[in-house]
Amino acid sequence: MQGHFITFEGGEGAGKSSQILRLKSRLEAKGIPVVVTREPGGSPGAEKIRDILLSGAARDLGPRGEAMLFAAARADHVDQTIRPALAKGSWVLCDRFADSTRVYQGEAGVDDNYLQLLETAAVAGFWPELTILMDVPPEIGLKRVNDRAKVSGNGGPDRFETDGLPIHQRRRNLFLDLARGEPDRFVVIDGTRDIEHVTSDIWQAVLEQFGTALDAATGPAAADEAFKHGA
Ligand code: Z5A
Repeated sequence: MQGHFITFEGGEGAGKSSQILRLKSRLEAKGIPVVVTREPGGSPGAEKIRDILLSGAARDLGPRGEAMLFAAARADHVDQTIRPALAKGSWVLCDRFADSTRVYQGEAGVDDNYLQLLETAAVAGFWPELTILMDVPPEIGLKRVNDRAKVSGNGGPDRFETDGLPIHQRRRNLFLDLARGEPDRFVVIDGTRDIEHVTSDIWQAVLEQFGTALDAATGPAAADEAFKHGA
């Protein structure tokens, strides 16, 4: 059995993590092995780099230095986690990937040639087959993140959440530009809809991209019926 690689992108609070877990359940209900992972992070070495980046400890390196750390983390993540999982036949659902560097570090002023060099070094042409862009106005995404923090009582905002609204708006536009530039890889999902509708929109996108592979997994009707009944 062959694995497949799907990434989720978008701004803070767009709903990526929530939807990844829902897609995982749905695929597993079809008997498909799933590995959920994230960036920065996703391998022991890359998780250490994540702590440095999100704490703001690398801020003094400037956007170019931070971009190098994201690339170093990604190279390790691809080698240690993603490629081995795909080789075993798992579907890999990844919360952010190289598009986030294009957007976040691109918006911060790192020039395209430099980002391109890092991208080549980190992923060497290894790209997801499908990228789900969860599109949400930043006012909504940030409110969700703030509300979640109040409920959980977990810490303050991270290094990238503290940026001002205009920066978040530019990131949103950059993500949408990337999606327009690669319509075969990206599907843009309206993340403002209620959670069930978003889940259903994503499932449609997955069916369109991987219908045959999904049918081969267990047979379509039986597994979908089982999922509806909470199996
Ligand atoms: N970064 C970078 O600069 N360069 C890079 O190359 C990479 C990353 C890879 C990682 O953050 C940071 O690193 C990120 C970019 C930068 N910037 N920030 N911050 P992270 O991994 O810690 O966080 P995140 O990726 O932004 O995730 P998030 O803030 O947790 O958002 P999310 O995963 O998209 O959302 P969620 O956790 O699924 O949902 C958030 C809340 O909204 C939660 O309470 C849900 O219950 C609720 N929610 C979800 N969907 C809905 C709907 N449809 N309606 C209502 N409420 C909803």
